Amino acid sequence: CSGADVPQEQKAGWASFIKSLAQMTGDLSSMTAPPFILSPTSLTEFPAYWCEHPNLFAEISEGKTEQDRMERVLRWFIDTLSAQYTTRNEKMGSEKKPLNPVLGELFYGIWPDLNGRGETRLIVEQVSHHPPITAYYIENAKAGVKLQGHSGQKTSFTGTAINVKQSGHAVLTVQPKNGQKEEKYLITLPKLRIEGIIWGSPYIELTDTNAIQSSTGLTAQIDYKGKGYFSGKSHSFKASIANASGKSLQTYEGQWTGKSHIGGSKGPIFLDTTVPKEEVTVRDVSQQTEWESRKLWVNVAKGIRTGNYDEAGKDKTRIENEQRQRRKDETTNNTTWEHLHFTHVDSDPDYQFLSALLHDKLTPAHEDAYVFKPETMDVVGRSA
Ligand code: CLR
Repeated sequence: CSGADVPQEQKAGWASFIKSLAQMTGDLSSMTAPPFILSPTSLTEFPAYWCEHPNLFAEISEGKTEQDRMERVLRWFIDTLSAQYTTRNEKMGSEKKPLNPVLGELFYGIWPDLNGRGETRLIVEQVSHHPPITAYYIENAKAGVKLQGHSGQKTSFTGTAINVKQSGHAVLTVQPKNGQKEEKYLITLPKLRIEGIIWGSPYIELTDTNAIQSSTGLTAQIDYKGKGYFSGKSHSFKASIANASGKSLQTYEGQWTGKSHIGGSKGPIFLDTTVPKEEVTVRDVSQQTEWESRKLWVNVAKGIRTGNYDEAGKDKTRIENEQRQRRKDETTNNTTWEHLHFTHVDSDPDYQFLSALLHDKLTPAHEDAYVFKPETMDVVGRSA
């Protein structure tokens, strides 16, 4: 029966949440949902999913040829998907509603230098609240690999599933170890379908396609299918790397949550995503500034974790009121909120150049971007 996975006392709340989904206009991040579906983690933490296998990220620059490097980019990208889209199911039993970040919220982390691979640093800043937009920068300076991107979502409800169209893009910059010239890779983002809503146990399936366009002219295109299309298995994909004239050079297929192969399904292993992930290392909350995500949300997160929803609700209201006051003060003083780590540009030159090389030019020719300010790499936090 519907709502089978919803705690008895929250069934009515879940039913009314589903009703309100039907009225939603593109942004469900600020909608109130019943406690059982709340996650104690803010969306500003999600960019860490790009790097839970820091070796794959670092090894991109070791590729000997353009095609070898594109294959490494594709391998790292496919490898991030299980972290991005199935972690909450694994850790909390289903997809959950993340905390909706406040403007200026920060999240910092590192993956330590192991076996000489270099230290990887992560800097995240919430650069917009309405609509929510998260900007991120990840760099392994020693390896010569960096990723800059921003992420937003447009959501709609089909009656049984939530469709999520991701906005934003990421640009990966690679300095090849063999001294060949710097390369850029534009990464567009796949669409999501959140299924299992009716039962109260949401999970994500990826749909449609996304692409990786290299400044070398090579393109990787990834197609996603759920159960019953490519192989009868959920979380399936097929990918191909093509040259500038559209000729396919190599294909890949498998599951983005498990194993995938080069060529056909019996070809050599391309990737096994089930090797243990390395979670980002974050400073203890006691050493964080007021703007850092885990410190900012500490009481809300504690309330959600311990089932003390009154405490969670109270502190959430306090945070939201503070934010409202800040926005009011800005209007009164005729000031605007300034980003700490990123500069907003209306048209991203990398996007403009690389998206024009894509064969299927469905994407807009221009997109804005949040450019990381390298001089802020060592700035830790922001005073309250
Ligand atoms: C954010 C960017 C990351 C990948 C990613 C994974 C899960 C997505 C999240 C993004 C955006 C917010 C999201 C979430 C899954 C559920 C959640 C769409 C795209 C929505 C806001 C909450 C839905 C509530 C139901 C679970 C009831 O790189």
